[in-house]
Amino acid sequence: APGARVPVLVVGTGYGGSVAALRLAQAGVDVHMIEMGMSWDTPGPDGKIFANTTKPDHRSFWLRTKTKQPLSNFLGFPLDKDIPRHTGILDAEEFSGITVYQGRGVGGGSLVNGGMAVTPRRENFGGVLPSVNAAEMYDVYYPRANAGLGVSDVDPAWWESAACYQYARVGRKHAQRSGFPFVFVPNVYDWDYMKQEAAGAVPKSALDGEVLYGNNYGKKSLQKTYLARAGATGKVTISPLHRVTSVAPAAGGGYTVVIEQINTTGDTTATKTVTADKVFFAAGSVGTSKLLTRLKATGALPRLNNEVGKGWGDNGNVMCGRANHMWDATGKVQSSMPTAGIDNWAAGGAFAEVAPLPTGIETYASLYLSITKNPHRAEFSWNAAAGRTDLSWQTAWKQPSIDAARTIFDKINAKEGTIYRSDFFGGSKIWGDHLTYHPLGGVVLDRATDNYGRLHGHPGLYVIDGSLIPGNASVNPFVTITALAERNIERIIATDL
Ligand code: FAE
Repeated sequence: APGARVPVLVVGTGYGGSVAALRLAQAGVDVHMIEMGMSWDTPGPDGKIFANTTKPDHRSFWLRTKTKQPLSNFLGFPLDKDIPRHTGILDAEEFSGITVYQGRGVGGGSLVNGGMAVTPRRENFGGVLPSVNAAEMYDVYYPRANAGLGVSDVDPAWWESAACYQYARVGRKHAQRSGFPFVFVPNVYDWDYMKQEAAGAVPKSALDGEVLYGNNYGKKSLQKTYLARAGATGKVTISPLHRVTSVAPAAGGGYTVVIEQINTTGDTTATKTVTADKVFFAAGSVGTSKLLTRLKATGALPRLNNEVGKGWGDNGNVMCGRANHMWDATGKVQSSMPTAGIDNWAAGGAFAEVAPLPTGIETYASLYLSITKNPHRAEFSWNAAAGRTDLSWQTAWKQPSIDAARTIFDKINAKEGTIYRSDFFGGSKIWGDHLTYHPLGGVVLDRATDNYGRLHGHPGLYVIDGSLIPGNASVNPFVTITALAERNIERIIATDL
């Protein structure tokens, strides 16, 4: 209710927010979660909750009138099309030098991502989160996160013969012929469900190419894991289509939180004020960084330190495709859930996910999303004149990522006698260097916060999402975001409640 006082308010319902909500509720605390996106629990006119990747409709994009697909072109044809403006599930948020893709809705990025659930190699962890005790993470918090997320490995025998992983087997052959380690990675998809999809026994989801705009059946998003358990405690409420716009110290202690309710075309329909004893920022790397940068600059939270808004990176994301020979068909039906990558991190600074290209036709293409050791870090700043928060990332800063990815793909192309595809990103661009799926940092652990996510300067404010990780996770990030949240919330519950 407006004007109410709550013990804990959580901004955002992605990985960090869901971990915080579950563990606080289990400790007996009432938790209110605020989520700007929709609840994604009601079927649309076609009987399905989520739109198909090949048929984006009003459900697909966050408040856009035209789609902005990561692969903008195919065989020379532009793919983007007009759609009605709606609070859809995938936000392609544009800054001057980069487009940042993010999930919008109850479950955050878990609604739209590929489900790749990767724990970094232990020898790389010191470069990911230098202030965190690695032994504790690998003994306690990574296992806890993997269990909570429902992570498991694909059945290798099934994988070897499944038509939907032909593309991944071609990826393995090419990696190994060039001497690169090919590593399987776990996923949160229900593999038994996928086997039944392949057998034609159940409605298809991964095998119908569903991923970017949500997954109707087999993927264990947060709605099915952490948030389901949080809901079962009876102590967690979620307000979808509500956006937090301000947090400031309240006269009688705690924080005054201003929340705008929006409708499905994005207009504000009500403004509400709540007082919270504690606020957890879990709006994602971009959401949390933007909010805190503005609140510091405008004087709402004046005692935040100068690290707020700094240390943002793109996890070194860069995409590319290769054109295969006719004898290396990648398959008409490709599972949208990736299972493997090419690991050249130690030698070349790149870990390349063998990605699906689920077009429904044979493309003879291999697609890769590389995670690379990119040293550049950008900064958020409040642009008072324009009334928005800017990000200093420059497109040219992707060059180290391209160079790292080329340590893998130049070699494979030379060995196979193949070339890069130049028809996916418009013009004759080979590199998808305009985007990231993995925003990280902006409110870095042990700099803008203490070593457990407590914001400096304002007791009772916490950050518990990807903005704590300083720009690179060496692999896909959500397992690390979840494990760090498990570590931090355990400490906060033990000492701050
Ligand atoms: P996140 O999940 O983004 O949740 C933040 C939530 O806060 C969102 O629901 C927002 O709508 C909400 N929010 C923001 N601002 C406000 C506000 N002012 N008021 C109220 N609510 C707000 O944050 N990672 C992997 O590890 N494996 C993958 O296979 C993978 N594939 C990906 C594929 C795609 C297409 C994308 C976009 C991402 C992928 N990721 C993957 C990245 C992963 O989803 C991302 O790192 C996490 O979702 C980030 O988790 P956070 O908890 O930081």
